[in-house]
Amino acid sequence: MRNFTTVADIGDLNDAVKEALEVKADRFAFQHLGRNKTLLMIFFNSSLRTRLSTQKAAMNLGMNTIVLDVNQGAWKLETERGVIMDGDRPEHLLEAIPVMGCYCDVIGVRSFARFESKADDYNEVILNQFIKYSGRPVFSMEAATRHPLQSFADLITIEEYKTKQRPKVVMTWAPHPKALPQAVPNSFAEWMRAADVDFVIANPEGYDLDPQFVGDTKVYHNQDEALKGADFVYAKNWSAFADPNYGKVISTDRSWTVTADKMALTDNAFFMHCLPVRRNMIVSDDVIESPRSIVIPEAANREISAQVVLKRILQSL
Ligand code: AN0
Ligand code: CP
Repeated sequence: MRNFTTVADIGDLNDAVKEALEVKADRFAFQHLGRNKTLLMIFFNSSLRTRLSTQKAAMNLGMNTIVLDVNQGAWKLETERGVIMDGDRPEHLLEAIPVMGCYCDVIGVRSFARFESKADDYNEVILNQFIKYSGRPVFSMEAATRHPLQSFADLITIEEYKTKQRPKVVMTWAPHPKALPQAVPNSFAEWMRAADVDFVIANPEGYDLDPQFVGDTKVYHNQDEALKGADFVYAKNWSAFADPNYGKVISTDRSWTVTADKMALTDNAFFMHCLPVRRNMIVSDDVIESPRSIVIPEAANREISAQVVLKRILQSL
């Protein structure tokens, strides 16, 4: 595997989960693979889990790691070609990317949707420039439209906790005060559609995701209906996708907060969230603290998903 940006890059999901469980059982077995290899992690946005878990995964594989927060200490980057650079951005991405490529063997990039142009976001303009100009394998640490390391960790977690061959997985929108990207829900939908689960989505009207990610998944605008019989409840906020509200908050309806009453509608479901989560907006304290909440093991599996991806990239160098 050279680049990792979507579910398609990982190939067969059963093989990927099997490999993940092997890595998890013996995470230092491939230390030789990363010897004298350097991972460069580029962050255009904040991170707790991705930063720590990916670095840990790289260390498990014997790699060296360099982390760069582009907005703290590096030159401010112009990203638009053709701009007369007489403003406050001294360096262009078109030089910065190949320069970064000189100092490493693999590059991870975090670059969220900017909500300035839907076309730029959905064409993954930043991530694709790294793929095109770095000369290195590139993996997404959450880009504009997808967060595949998260979705892979989510899938591993569901495989570990499921008690039915084909569990019902409900992804529900929940309220949040600020506009968040669609990357996590897009990506989760993409992975769940490829996995052997009964997947449905619940969101208020006006919050339907891009049809290319929804596919033929059933979308409920009534959360209670969707939650009936759920084995996993995957909560997430996202901003509106449809024009003219792209990237906007159009509702903070707290009747969509995942509370104990909501969880009572399910088949004793596990609660999942990628984190960070705003308590008592997305989910009540009692639900996230309950024994059915698996948000911490879910976060722990980020190390495993990152390690499988890095391992496969290293094996292809
Ligand atoms: C980001 C998002 O919703 O995409 C990162 C989640 C992993 N969340 C926030 O910015 C709060
Ligand atoms: N879930 C996730 O990607 O968390 P961070 O934004 O903290 O990396």
